[in-house]
Amino acid sequence: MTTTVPDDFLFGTATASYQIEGAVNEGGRCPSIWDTFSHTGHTLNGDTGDVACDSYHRWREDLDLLADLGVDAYRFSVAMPRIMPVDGGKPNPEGLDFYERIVDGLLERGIRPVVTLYHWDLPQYLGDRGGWLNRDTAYRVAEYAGVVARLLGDRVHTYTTLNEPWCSSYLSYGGTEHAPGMGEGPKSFPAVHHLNLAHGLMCQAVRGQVGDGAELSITLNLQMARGDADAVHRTDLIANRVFLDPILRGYYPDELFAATRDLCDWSFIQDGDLNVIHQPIDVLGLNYYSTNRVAMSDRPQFPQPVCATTYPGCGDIDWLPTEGPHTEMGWNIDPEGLYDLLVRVWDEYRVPLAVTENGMACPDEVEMDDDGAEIVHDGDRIDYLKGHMEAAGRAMRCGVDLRGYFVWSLLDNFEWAFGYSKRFGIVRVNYETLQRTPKDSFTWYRDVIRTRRLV
Ligand code: GCO
Repeated sequence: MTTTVPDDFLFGTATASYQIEGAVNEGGRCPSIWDTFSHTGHTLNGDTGDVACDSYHRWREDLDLLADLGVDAYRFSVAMPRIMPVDGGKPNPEGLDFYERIVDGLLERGIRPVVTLYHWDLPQYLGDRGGWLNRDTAYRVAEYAGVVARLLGDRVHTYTTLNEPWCSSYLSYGGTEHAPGMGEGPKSFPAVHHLNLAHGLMCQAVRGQVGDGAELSITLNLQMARGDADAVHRTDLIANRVFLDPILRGYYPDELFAATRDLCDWSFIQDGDLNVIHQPIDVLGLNYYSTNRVAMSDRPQFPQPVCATTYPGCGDIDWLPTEGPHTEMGWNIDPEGLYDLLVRVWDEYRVPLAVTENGMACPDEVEMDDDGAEIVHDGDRIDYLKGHMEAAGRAMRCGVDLRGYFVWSLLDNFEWAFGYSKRFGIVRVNYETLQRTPKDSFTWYRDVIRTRRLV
């Protein structure tokens, strides 16, 4: 069954600055923690974002692709290293101009800008002072958010404070997968709190500039676990409610303190922090790809890439192999998980939702047409998107207030620790020529958008 969406529903695609821009030494940009991380052997094949899709230079072409696709909105991120390249210095006009051109270029094409203010590229100078372990980072990032909002104002449809704080805390300071790759398990809890604090401060800074002229949001990648109830409950507490409850309800659950008693005293929470964190937001963004399977265990094996350090406080939980089929990332395909997630968050928190990322890495095969041009028949990606849009539509029919759906990603791009080995784009990027080629999924999505139906 298909679901017709309201006129103001946003069909879109998403990208992030470090994954697409390249030009890392241009426009007055300073290095970020991801430049350092990728240049010091932490990514597959030593890949870096130095060139990426070169969108810094090819942004007009990318915006034309979006116009051709017919999206209502484009979710992209602003790089703090371009805006605040000097520690304690003034905003960089070249960086501001770059994003202003993108926003105006989108508006000229009738596309609403959805701006993520922080998608992981923290300036290295803040990384050098402890990054998200240092409370001061939250204030510096909020100051930067105010600078961006002052410039772009209500030309932006939605400001998203943070993308996936789970990744910028647990995966970065608990685990070793993301920059700075500290790998110290429970030492990531202060990063969790400082990211929550940054969200609240950023909301205040943006509202202070734009009032009600733009929507405010945050994007979370909630971990959808299936399996034995106690294990599901605990992983939900550590990975999800640690963000949802302070942001949307103004408190950390007592259970969280009980479950982590031996690991952390949470003394970094200061008086008044929770009031700052608990700001009204207009929409909650959710990124969804797959589900996990967990069980309580005396001898956890952690057979999956999820390791103990990434889930501090879950040392007695095992991550079990998931049922197939799996994507090229090894993630299981479970559209029902998206339905469950949307219904659960709506039922419990009653906040309008948007799917801000959903998509699939495929081993795309490149063929040549009669004129020697590249073509990609990515039927698997179309099936994936279809299944998930259907699930999202079903959630809407069950009463979930869903405001938008964004495909990850417009372009093949730098997939963090996996470098260029994984392709999520509905547009192929040839990394030698940087040529863009819409895949079959692009044409398919264009048709979906035209019908204004969730398949
Ligand atoms: C994330 C990020 C994206 C990723 C995408 C695929 O969710 O990790 O927002 O930057 O590239 O999710 O892994």
